[in-house]
Amino acid sequence: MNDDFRQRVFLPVIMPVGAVIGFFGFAFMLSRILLAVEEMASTTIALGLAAYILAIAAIVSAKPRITSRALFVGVTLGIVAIVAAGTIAASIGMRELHAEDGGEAAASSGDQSSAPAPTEAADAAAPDSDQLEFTAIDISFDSAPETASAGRKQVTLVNDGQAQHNVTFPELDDAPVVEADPGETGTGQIDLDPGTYKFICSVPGHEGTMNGELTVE
Ligand SMILES: [Cu+2]
Repeated sequence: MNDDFRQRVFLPVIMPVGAVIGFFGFAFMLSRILLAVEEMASTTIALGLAAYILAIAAIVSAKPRITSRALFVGVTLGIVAIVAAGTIAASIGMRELHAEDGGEAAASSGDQSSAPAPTEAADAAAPDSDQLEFTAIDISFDSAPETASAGRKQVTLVNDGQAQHNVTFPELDDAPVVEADPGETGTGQIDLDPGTYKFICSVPGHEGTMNGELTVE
């Protein structure tokens, strides 16, 4: 490389572009690694990488006369290791994603061919069930039964939200039938006569978006 080329092209253009590509490539590969491996392993890798960077900085500051060639080799080895691990991690991660896509595609095509029968069976079975299952998120019922048969019911509330939720039938009782803390599942019981009942979550501020009707036949 002659000096003219170095001054006009290499330093002003190639170095910044190379640095930007290197930086984003490094960040992308590192994110692939940390996402692909287990939680514990990714913490270990991140700590190891931080220790490696600190070690290089410590060596450089302890030996100011270290050759730039030695520093270059050390940094390059580290980056090559990260990029190689990232490439492997990315290919593993993509295989997993593709496997899931294939599974969903197969499942949905299976649903299409056999859809009518299970749907009818589910509709017919639901009102006779002794189970009523509600799922709460912040702040709505993600799923709730619309119909039920009369009689004693086991009521389950799956709380997938970050706030406490409950299921209350205010026309029957002001006290909740079932309550559930965040991430928990609560169970309760209720005796239902035929009719249409409003249900809500009675946690203050929730009723506006957490309400529905249950028809008991
Ligand atoms: Cu609620």
